[in-house]
Amino acid sequence: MSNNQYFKGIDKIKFEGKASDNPLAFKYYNPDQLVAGKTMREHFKFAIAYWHSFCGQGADPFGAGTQNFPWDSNSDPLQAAKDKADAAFEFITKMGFDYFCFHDYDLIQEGNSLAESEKRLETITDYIKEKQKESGVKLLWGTANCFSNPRYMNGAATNPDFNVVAYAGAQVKLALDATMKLNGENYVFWGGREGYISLLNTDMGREQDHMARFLTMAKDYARAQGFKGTFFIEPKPMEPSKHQYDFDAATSIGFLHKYGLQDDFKLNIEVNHATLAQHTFEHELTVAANDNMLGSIDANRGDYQNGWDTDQFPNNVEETARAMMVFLKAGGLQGGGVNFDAKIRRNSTDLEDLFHAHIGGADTFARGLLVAEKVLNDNAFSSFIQNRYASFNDGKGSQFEQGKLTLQDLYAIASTNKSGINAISGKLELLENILNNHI
Ligand code: XUL
Ligand code: CO
Repeated sequence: MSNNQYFKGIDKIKFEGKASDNPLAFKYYNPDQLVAGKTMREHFKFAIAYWHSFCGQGADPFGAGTQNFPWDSNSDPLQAAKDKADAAFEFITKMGFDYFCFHDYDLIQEGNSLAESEKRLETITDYIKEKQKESGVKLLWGTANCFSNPRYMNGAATNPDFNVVAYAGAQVKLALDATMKLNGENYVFWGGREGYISLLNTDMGREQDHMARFLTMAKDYARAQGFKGTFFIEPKPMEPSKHQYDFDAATSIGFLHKYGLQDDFKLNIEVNHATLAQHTFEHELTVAANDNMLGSIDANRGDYQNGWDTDQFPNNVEETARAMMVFLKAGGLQGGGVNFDAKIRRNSTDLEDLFHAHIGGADTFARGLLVAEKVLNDNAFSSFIQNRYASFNDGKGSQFEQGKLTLQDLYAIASTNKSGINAISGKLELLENILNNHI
């Protein structure tokens, strides 16, 4: 077990500031810098996504993997898993991040039976627990991959065959066990196959009842084992399902309330899932925050010219600054952090590309946070929205908000209004200029 095996010649990434021309240094992410009362490290809780950074090899539907990384060479699944863990912990430590996130079978290849998979998970989590002790790296969340194996082609918790639902339950139990063993702070459900292709063969209502039952059982099991963390639902509208049940933040919140799960479950909002749902990232964050459901963030970005889940690393400062305004106003995340659910491009084949990607992502978030703080502290900006609703602050407007008016009252007010309705500018161009001036 060596701490300097895979990324030779790259030292710990440090903050050197904007003027630095060192490509292997942070320009904006300064972990100990205070912003709005907390350090950047505390605000973000940056996490590495085990699957993209250490399991993905650049394959796409048209071609095989291009990234032949050295931790992938061993044909023995256990040794391969240990090599991957060595690489992952070396990388996370060199990045100076505090967290990682995993799917069960990112850690080690799934076995040929449930019993074999369980044994493999036990062995690799023993190994990873040791690596956590040595490095101090923590687990932001764990999850189960209930979408890749062909057994889940018709869904996992929502599969029309109870035997598959039971198998998924067994898998989630083991993933929860692994998460708790590694002191995971949260647990995620992303329902990639929980949806349908056609209503010609699907009882949607029954499938959604099954999903709620399944989530309730998982929550009850973990709570009974003493798990104190938060469960997150990660909304996404489609891909791989044609229609995914957790379509977006609003849909997922409605679902959680319908089934009484809103206290244990919050949302994990992913940038590219928001854009796939034809929303903006800031929209999804706002929907979640308004309902006290903003739990965690999967950081990435989509492609502006197509609608796929391209999972590129974040680099859009304006998009991130707008999101960070929501983030700061909401008082941060409930239990979660910022997980880079992003992958380097297929033709980024150097080991150092992984560093450039994460450095850029962290700097983009740091920059976004700094901009957001300045914008929110700019009186010209912050007073604007307040003033825009001033007609509700007293008089009839205030009575309306308090539920003291009827529809007939509105009729009477409108009928006796002598001053008419005046155009009040929304001043959007001005606000856009203020935002840009702070970037
Ligand atoms: C898929 C996705 C997943 C979840 C975890 O689009 O985002 O990686 O984050 O299963
Ligand atoms: Co994600």
